Amino acid sequence: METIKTLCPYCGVGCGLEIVQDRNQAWKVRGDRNHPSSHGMVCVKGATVTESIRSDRLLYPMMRDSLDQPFRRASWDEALDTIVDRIQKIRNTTGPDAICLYGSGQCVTEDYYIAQKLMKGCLGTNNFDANSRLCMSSAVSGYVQSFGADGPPCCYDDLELTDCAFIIGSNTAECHPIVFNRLAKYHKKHPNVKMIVVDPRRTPTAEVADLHLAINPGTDIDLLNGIAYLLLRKRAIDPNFIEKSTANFAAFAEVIGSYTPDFVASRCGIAVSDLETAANYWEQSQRVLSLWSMGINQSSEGTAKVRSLINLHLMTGQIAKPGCGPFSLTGQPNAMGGREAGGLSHLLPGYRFVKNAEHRTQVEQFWGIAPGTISPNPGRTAWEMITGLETGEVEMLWIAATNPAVSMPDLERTKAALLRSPFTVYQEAYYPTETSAYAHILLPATQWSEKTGVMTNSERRVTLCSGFDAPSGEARDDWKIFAEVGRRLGFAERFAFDNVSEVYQEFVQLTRGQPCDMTGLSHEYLRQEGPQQWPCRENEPKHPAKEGKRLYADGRFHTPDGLARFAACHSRGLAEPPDANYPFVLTTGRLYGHWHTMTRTGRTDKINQLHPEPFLEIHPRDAAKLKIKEGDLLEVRSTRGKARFPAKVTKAIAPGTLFVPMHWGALWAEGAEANAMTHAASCPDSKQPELKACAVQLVKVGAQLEAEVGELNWAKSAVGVSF
Ligand SMILES: Nc1nc2c(c(=O)[nH]1)N[C@H]1C(S)=C(S)[C@@H](COP(=O)(O)OP(=O)(O)OC[C@H]3O[C@@H](n4cnc5c(=O)[nH]c(N)nc54)[C@H](O)[C@@H]3O)O[C@H]1N2
Ligand SMILES: Nc1nc2c(c(=O)[nH]1)N[C@H]1C(S)=C(S)[C@@H](COP(=O)(O)OP(=O)(O)OC[C@H]3O[C@@H](n4cnc5c(=O)[nH]c(N)nc54)[C@H](O)[C@@H]3O)O[C@H]1N2
Ligand code: SF4
Ligand SMILES: [Mo]
Repeated sequence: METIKTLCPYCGVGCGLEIVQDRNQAWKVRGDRNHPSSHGMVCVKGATVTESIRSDRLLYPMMRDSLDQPFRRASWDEALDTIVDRIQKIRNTTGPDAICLYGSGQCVTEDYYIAQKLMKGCLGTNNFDANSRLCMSSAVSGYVQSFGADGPPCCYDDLELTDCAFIIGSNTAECHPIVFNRLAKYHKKHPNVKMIVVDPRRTPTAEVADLHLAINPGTDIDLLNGIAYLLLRKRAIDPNFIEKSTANFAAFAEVIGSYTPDFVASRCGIAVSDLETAANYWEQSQRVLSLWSMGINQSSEGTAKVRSLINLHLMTGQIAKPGCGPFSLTGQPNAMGGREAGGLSHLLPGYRFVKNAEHRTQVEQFWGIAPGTISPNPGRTAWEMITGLETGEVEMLWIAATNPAVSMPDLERTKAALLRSPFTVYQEAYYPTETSAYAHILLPATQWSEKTGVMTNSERRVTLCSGFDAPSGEARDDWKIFAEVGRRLGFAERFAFDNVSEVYQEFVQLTRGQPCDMTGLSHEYLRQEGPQQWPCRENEPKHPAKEGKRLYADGRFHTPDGLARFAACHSRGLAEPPDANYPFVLTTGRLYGHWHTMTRTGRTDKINQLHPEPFLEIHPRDAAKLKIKEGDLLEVRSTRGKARFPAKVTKAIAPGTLFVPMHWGALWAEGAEANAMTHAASCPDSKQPELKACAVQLVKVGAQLEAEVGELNWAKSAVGVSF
């Protein structure tokens, strides 16, 4: 058999994979040495991905009238007709805004494009959002506000060209391992190159750093403004760049004036000397590369955090040159593609906005639909879909490629809302997942290995992911399911695609002249020429694949006047600070081997051996106070919910802060859901919830408590519902 070239379907690093079949017909994975992003490297997730792709698959459509009934097998026709009938009824009574579609950064670009065309271009509601709302939306709004457009300006080559890596709110070593490999190798070889890690935990990333700033959760803006204060005092700024390429510096300078070293050090819980060292590293470096992820984005002031970080690059002119710039590490394999294709409820394809009348007209004309078809109102965000179920305003929820019964904040509230949903369609590759329990109709989707499509990684590199396996059972590609519903609703001419490459062809035309111009790309081109970074305009000379592309090299940004904007942001801190009753800050995150809600990695032996069970990290000082020792079972409680974990006593976590992994939902452990405790307070600009911090109390599970909670049914998700 020939070697198949594809992309790893896990994280946003986007490593190239080669798939071959061994003598026993089993799929084997190896890194693609020619992939410019990963140079042949893979981590444990990529290396084991084929092990779980055939286990526990959802093989055919299933239906039931109510959630307390068991599912029965259905034909595709019956399932699709039921969905179409329901959509028509809701459109003709309450109207299309009662219909919601919740998608995922794990879809290919073509899936995204067709889903949002169905909702925004046919039904006339913008209620199409994705789990990227919980993930990247603060990065999107930060880039848009500072630069006039989304899109990380850097490329991975910068990892090996920098003088100083400033890693903030990112456990790169575990979550973007191949990016970290590239950086760590370079750092080790070049003693002058510095690495700063800002994270309340001493993660494996922080272990390698020259300077670890274990700040109090939620104090990033204090720190960033504090560094800016010192840089300004040292005159370590680039007045020429500020003058020619930016606006609003004066307002920014005024705000940072109050972030004196003593004030910042005490807010952040770090030493003044460490703050000064960080500022010195910035000052001494010609090229600082900032890498950030969820410690910044998942915050009630996520956009302001992103913009405060970008401020540092603007004031020092460290942007759009080799080795420097503000680089958001995308979480999911195709969250970037989702952003390009209009995959959030305020976006339209080609980095356009629902609120912009000109953008709506451009898309309506391209689709050949009546003016005014696209609603001018941003649709519901992921969380607003949940609250819409609570109020009864949402009458149909269609979920695809995400597992909200584990990953949404305030999980008890989420589950109660899902239980009230009059009609939930769940389009999934596996069965069961925690969310299957809340579905009226299950639609089997093909997944990576069975479907072909395009994904964009963190460095804006577009890779064609070729399918190489037959669909499992009756599973269909996501885009085909959306298109078929569109056809049955009477929009046949808008979904007249014979194959997935035609879908891509249509989509790239909508990027013409936009910041993410991909008109030079097609499936055929990507197959022949390999992965490409955008912008990639039609008829443009081919960029050498080995050379990374950067944005804004000419010092002009996508704002109307071409100037980047400084933000003048004060720190507001956590939405739910600890208090006397709930004295700890709980933070949540990821482990190296597991992927999110474990649909694949929970079914992979090697990874389960690596991380057999959930745990709670607590500092030895806090443990001593509460007489907790390693392995003790602890109950964590917020005002919303609770969960139990064995204690892991470690200095890796700051005193007063606790950490639990986000991975274990109700199917994989009893009562160990991180989101039982979290809240949904979100950033006013990006609407991204603060999944990184909530106030909790801690109780050691003793004889009395055991009796009290023993009566509770921990598999709460199964109450009143049937898998
Ligand atoms: N192994 C693995 N890799 C993954 C994933 C996975 O599930 N497993 N998922 C992918 C996805 S979708 C995403 S979004 C990324 C996430 O990648 P990361 O953001 O790197 O991962 P997290 O563990 O969620 O959070 C990162 C760090 O933020 C820190 N943090 C918490 N609060 C604060 C704060 O207030 N300030 C600062 N500066 N830091 C804080 C936490 O201690 C944690 O170490 O990973 C991607 N890669
Ligand atoms: N407490 C806490 N909660 C968090 C986070 C956190 O840090 N802390 N992080 C948030 C972030 S950043 C993210 S990205 C989310 C992730 O949360 P989810 O999106 O809920 O997590 P996954 O387990 O990746 O779910 C993806 C689902 O899609 C299915 N699937 C895979 N491929 C396909 C396909 O091609 N088609 C279809 N139809 N289905 C497919 C998989 O089987 C799986 O069930 O969690 C968020 N929740
Ligand atoms: S680093 Fe990310 S993309 Fe690369 S192999 Fe690991 S999980 Fe896959
Ligand atoms: Mo994510």
